[in-house]
Amino acid sequence: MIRLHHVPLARSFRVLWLMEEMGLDYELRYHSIREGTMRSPEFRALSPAGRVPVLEHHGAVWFESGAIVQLLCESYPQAGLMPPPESPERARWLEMLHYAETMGSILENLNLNLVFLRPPARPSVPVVKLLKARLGASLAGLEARLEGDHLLPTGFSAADIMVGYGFELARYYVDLEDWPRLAAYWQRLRARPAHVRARARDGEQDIYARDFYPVPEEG
Ligand SMILES: N[C@@H](CCC(=O)N[C@@H](CS)C(=O)NCC(=O)O)C(=O)O
Repeated sequence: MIRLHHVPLARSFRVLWLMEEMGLDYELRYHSIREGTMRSPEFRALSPAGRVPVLEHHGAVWFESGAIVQLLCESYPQAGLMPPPESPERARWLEMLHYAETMGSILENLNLNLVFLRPPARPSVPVVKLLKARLGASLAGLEARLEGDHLLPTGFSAADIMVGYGFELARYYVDLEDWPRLAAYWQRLRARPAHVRARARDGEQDIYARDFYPVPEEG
């Protein structure tokens, strides 16, 4: 039995997409950040910080999206989404798997400032400007490391899944067309049949109410 604890458009999308790429049979347990369904003691027993993703995998319970992605790649090596340990691409694969969370932490802070803060709390304009600049720098660094069509010269891998999820959020804060090679890469990822299937199972997101969040007005 494989069960993914999932919030639409959250980091659990990485695991959902990976399982679609692998052709696994799994069930989804939907949660909502706004409704607080992850604060229950039952869920905290699965996830120490009460966060998604959590994957129940044949009796084991795994949390942290990067760890789950690596564990699935190791459990299903025939899917070919991870270079073997002796491969010269291994280091780049691992770097990119974790670079995804460099982007993820910036995006999470933008979400906190611009989406989740409730009045009378107000986002900090200097902090939002800094976060957008940091997001831009992380995207520029990523674009510089694109190897042809994907992150590894040998083609699509789970590193593209970890990083590629970030574009689904980054687009609310920056114009990805500012990095044309990244924008084309994102569209390539979205055109993958497994990505299309994952989006169909993702569910209705209740995080973003607008299409774009600019730096707020001062004052
Ligand atoms: N580093 C963790 C981060 C997990 C995380 O923060 N997940 C968010 C959704 S993207 C969450 O569950 N947030 C719950 C909350 O904010 O209450 C991972 O990659 O799995």
